[in-house]
Amino acid sequence: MSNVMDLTTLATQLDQATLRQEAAAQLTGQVTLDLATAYRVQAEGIRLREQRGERRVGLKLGFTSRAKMQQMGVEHLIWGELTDAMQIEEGGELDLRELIHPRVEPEIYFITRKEINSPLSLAEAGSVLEGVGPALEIIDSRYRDFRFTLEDVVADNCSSAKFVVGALQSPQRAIDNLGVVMNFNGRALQVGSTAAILGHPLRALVQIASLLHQQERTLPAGSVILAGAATAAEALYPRLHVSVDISGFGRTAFHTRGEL
Ligand code: OOG
Ligand code: MG
Repeated sequence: MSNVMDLTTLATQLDQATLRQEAAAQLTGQVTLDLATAYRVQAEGIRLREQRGERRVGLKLGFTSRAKMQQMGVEHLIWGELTDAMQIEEGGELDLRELIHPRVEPEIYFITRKEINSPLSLAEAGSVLEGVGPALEIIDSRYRDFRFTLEDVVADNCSSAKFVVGALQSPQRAIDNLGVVMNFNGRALQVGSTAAILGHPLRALVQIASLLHQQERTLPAGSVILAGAATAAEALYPRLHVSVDISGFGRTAFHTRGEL
């Protein structure tokens, strides 16, 4: 399972699922897929998006909290790519007709100020940042019933679908233990703490720097990084106002339209 044609065939299945809003079968039910190959399928899927004119804008981490690992049954940190087409405007509208079975989760995001081209310690992590802020990630697994193995979810670009970010704050702000509340139409549905993200959200940056280094890659200044959800995800439905409130720090929101 290593020639380019096979990778393209697998990536195309997931890409078509995205474009047609139709869930697909797990790849691991069709071929033997190791983790390294799964990341190559992911890269091929991003190449297909770039061919359609999408531009890479950053990276996301997944399974950085116990709440998410437990919800999805995957106990391994994963990473995926973000493109410009995934970003929705703050306060904007998410059309559910573009998605399969979307869920939303509260996160912290970073914008980098410098290229990341070497490993970083926790103490160094803040120094590469332009800022930090609250975010909501909309995930939409391309697999039936939102079920997958580690290799499947990696090949599927870690369920990435859309994201919305709030106002950028100074990277000096303390973000290690802030209350996080995610609301649906004003009602708190998920409550947690930023400490749920690897004990400290800045550790997401440490992980990204280490993964980039292992892959001999760099990340340009001005990139977006999603640190991973602080709580479990919630299924979206029409006519919702979704917000995340991070105590004493900031908030962001969007609303949903359309039918599922
Ligand atoms: C995979 C993506 C996980 C997170 O923040 O932990 C993720 C999924 O749950 O479908 O984005
Ligand atoms: Mg996430």
